[in-house]
Amino acid sequence: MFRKLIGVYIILGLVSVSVFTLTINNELDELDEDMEEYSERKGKILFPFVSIVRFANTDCANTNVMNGTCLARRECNNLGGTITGTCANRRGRCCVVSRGCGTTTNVNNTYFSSPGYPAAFGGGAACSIIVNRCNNNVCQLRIDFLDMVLAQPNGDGNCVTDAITITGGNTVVPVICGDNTGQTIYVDFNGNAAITISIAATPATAFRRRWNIRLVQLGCDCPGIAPNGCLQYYRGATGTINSFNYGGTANTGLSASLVTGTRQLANLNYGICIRMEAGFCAIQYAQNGGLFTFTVSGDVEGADNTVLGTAVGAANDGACTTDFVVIPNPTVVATGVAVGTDRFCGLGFVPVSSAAKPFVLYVVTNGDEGATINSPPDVANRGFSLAYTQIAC
Ligand SMILES: [Ca+2]
Ligand SMILES: [Ca+2]
Repeated sequence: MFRKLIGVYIILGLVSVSVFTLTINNELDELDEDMEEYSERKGKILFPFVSIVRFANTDCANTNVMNGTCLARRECNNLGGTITGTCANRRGRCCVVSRGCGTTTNVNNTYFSSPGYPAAFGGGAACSIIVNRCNNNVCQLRIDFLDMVLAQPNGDGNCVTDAITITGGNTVVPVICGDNTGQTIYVDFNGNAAITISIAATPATAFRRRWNIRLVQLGCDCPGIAPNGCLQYYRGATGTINSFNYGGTANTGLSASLVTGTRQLANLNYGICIRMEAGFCAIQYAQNGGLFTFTVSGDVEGADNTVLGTAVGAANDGACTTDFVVIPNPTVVATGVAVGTDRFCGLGFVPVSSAAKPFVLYVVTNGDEGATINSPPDVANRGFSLAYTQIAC
């Protein structure tokens, strides 16, 4: 009798195992991938033992430029993502989540691209994405402008045709436009509030604009997080820092003073932080090669090659009242003599070093390129392209 009862339990148990297996197979279609490993020991354990195989939702690369997040297939489907391969020893799926205008996301590594990307976008109503934190441990949003080509500002550097506006975070983000491919900015979340990225693209101005932005959510303890308030953050012993919309060609628009306009953006006031790498104690800045790599204030068209990009064109201190960069307590690299001021502007930049910590470079521009009481208008400024090199202790 007792043996019969055991037999009945075993049969019932096996039936429930097969029904359960069928259910899982039907619902998940991948028992061996997302949820796997049930075991039964006949006569000893009568119920299936099911364990969920976990894996970290880490970044995963794939064949194109877009990084994904390692997720279960069903999770990726629920998010409307695209599976581009496997990860976590084939247990997970590399899932790329892409969003367009008028959407919301709380997924790490979401890509936000222009309509029809990578084809050019003619323009239309403002295109926005709302970014919510994926969990309470996220403190910062890293915005990678993988591809960002918008219309140039007007001749005074104001983004009147196209503009990227970022609101809702705890970091003040200037309005930017023009060419910003390769730039990265960091925006602190303000508690649980969403960050909204809105891109205005005025269709009345014919322009072949396009963008593809990666939105990376950084945990509060993530080593890649930028110090609070740093709009940009560089790591590595050497690197290149370009101002927003820095580029090789001049702006074709005229400024309000009816002279050749500027690529340099107006109304900037932000800090660029550079992580002090282990074993380094100071930092040196120099302008990159080329005549126009430091054209922050003054008349580019009126200056010749003996002025542009040279010490003759360089200006500092009281000469810098409208547009300038700030480097704290600098020393002239060539002489080792203290500069005695922290403001730099003009049409050239003499290499300086600074041992002030943390390593921060500030960028300030005023609202236009027009004439002031004391100076003629700025003409055809492009901003700056500076190389930094950390100096070993
Ligand atoms: Ca200027
Ligand atoms: Ca200005």
